[in-house]
Amino acid sequence: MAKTTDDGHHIGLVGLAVMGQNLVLNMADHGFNVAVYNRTTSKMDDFIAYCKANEPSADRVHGYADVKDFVKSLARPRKIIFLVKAGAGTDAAMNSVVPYLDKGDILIDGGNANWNDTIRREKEFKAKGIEFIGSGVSGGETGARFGPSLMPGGSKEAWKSLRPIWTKIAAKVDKKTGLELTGAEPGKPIKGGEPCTAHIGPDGAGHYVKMVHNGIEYIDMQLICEAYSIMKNLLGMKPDAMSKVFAEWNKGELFSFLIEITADILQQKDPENPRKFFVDAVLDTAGQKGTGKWTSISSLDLGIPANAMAEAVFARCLSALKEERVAASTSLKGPKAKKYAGSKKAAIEMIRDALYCSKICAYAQGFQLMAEAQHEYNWKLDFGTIAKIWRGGCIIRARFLQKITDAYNNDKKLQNLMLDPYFKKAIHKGQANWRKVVALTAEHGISAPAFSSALAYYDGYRSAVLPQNLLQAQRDFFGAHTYERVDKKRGQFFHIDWPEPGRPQLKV
Ligand code: 2AM
Repeated sequence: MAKTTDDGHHIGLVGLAVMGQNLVLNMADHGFNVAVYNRTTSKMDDFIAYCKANEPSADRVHGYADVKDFVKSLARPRKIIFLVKAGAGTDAAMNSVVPYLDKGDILIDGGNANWNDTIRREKEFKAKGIEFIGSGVSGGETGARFGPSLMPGGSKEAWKSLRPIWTKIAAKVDKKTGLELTGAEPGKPIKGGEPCTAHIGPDGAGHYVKMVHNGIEYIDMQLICEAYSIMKNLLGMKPDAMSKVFAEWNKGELFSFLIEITADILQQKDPENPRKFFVDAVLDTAGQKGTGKWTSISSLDLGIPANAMAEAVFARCLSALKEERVAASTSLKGPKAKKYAGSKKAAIEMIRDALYCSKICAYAQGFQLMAEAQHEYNWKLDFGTIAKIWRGGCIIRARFLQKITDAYNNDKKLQNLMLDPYFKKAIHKGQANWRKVVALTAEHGISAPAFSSALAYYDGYRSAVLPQNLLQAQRDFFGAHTYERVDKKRGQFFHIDWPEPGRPQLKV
């Protein structure tokens, strides 16, 4: 069996579902010898047989039916990647290799683990002398095969060992344009370019940042869906016409993977009825696996107003109430708004502006959340680098991310993305249209929670005075929760001895 180093294969991988298989092939294509192991041996055998029949780099993939043989086949310090079901599956798979490890070996969790689990595992393995890296892997199956965005968290030492492999297999972006280099094929990976990976920070930092990536992905998708819904319900546009609009938008500042696939999806005909559009055949109930929910829970825990991101999760929840909605549609009345009489072209431009402004707010929320999390968990996150490694490989890849990198490079202490001159200007330019779109959706009874909550965030964030003076007074009234005064230094708390409701007001 070919071994590339004196004492064993470069790396091992446990968990041969599609993501695992594709990551193995990506590593093999880059010249690494990879040992593979799967709990169900027949799946491993099938994979090896598939590689032999189809893959140019098959001779670099080595299957092991026995977990001890698998571990012992690896060069030291051993590096083992796990792509198994998050939660108990990950613990079980990791525990199965532990008896055969030596001090300094490195376990890498490439699944969508909750960052709290990653923090716990890192601590537990450290106590055993084993290094642990929790690495976000984004880009779906194609990303794993030809270049994902990789977000590793763990010790710097462990990262040093993993870095040569991670930088080779990650997606690459063009140094000048900041856009992803595409065109990789089996056996012919991309050469050159900047790799979409960097050390994110210790313990759970990588998985946290991957989670926020997914939270942003939720809102990015929801915003696109709202743009689609407004074109459909307000302007009466058909999918092929909307496809052209998205394709056009994709030529400008909205250029992104998600806009691109939306244009493709909207022109797709239904395989079961080729005279109709596919999108109209898909049931309007969204699934979710939990990373969007985790992002929102974390924002609530940390007190960060990531309302648009939460709206994206709730929008999926609302969509899942299909039967209830169908029933309510015949009993709950909406407005009797007249048909939209304005220019369709102008309306499309308005929707584009609403989408772009909302997107800026949503990303601002995601980055604010990470900024707070780093204090909570003692990380030092580099936001310019995070945006940089999201430019290629991952689902939210977009031209926009280069602008975020630029914003943080220009001002490392940038408090909120909306305050960066480029983004500020973009919002100032688009806000009139954004407001019109939100008003039109309200007037016509079209649900657009992400557009409107992003606008509420923008208006709230730029308000020197909010109505929470009244709220604090209410809290002081019923619960003696105290209040601060506008005319006193912060940190001094006051209380009024309120009368019972219905009794005369206090005399002061
Ligand atoms: P399997 O093929 O034996 O089911 C995705 O589900 C991957 O995670 C699969 O490779 C699966 O192995 C693996 N997996 C799930 N639970 C596991 C466990 N408890 N121990 C080891 N591997 C597990």
